[in-house]
Amino acid sequence: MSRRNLARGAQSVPEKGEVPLIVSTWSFGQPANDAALKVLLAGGSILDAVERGIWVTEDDSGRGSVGLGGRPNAAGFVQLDSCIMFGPGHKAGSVAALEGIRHPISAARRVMEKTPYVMLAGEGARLFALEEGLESVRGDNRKLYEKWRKERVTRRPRKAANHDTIALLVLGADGNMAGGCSTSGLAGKRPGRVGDSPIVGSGLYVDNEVGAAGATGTGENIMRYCASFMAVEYMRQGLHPQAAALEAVRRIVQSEGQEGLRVNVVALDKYGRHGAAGTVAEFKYAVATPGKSQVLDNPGPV
Ligand code: SD4
Repeated sequence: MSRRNLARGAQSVPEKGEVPLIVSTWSFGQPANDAALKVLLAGGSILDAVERGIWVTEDDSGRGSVGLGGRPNAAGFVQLDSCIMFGPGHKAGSVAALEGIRHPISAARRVMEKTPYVMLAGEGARLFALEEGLESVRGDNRKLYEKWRKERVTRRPRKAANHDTIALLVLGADGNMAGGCSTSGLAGKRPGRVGDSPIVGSGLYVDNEVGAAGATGTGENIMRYCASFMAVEYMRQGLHPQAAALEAVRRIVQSEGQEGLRVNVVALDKYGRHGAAGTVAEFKYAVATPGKSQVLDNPGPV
């Protein structure tokens, strides 16, 4: 998109779409969206919606890359990354390389709400989560670990199987926004490796005045560009979320090259418009309003 088009987009004020509205990454975002919507329709807050929605994915061991059912690191342990943002007051909380806690999104929320910090990592994060009474579960997943090791020796693991992250964005009926992100990150990662998902502005960004964005893919390619922040800033300049997501991914492609690049972004603005873009053709995103819950295709691989 040219600079002229960027400027032109900034002039019109779009009509508001249906709210509440929830947008999340991948088709497995749909049951998470539905759970989040249920919370909102029952009078729950947008933060409750983010948290409970993401619980669904964190509990679904079939996902393979979110929650304790996720793929273990090179030492055989699942290390989880998560963050949450609340538009009003521009608040954020996050946890990284967290082991043995069933719901990292809840730990991130507690960091935001109960500490003066934004981010806790590793054993400190785990101890904090335990202090907060969050449920702990054994963090190793021997079965998946052995399977992954075998796959690594015998053949290249399916690319898509290596990654999956839920980033879930909520626009409440009152116009406020919140978002969350949760992942076990790269399969077989070095212990202590932290991806984009718990990094504010990389895996997730929410600006209550503008919109929200979330990312999934190879964290190293996402975090060096602050992909979610970039998408929100494009929306601030007047771009539709679809164009904003596309521009953010394009910028990364321009400098990283297309070959093997896995970067996907979802975006939602305060008017209730949404969009997504990604380098992965099979990338999908899920959208839910009281009237409709659907899974949409990557509108056009970059
Ligand atoms: C990471 N971005 O840890 C995460 C993984 C991911 O789809 O999103 N996979 O790099």
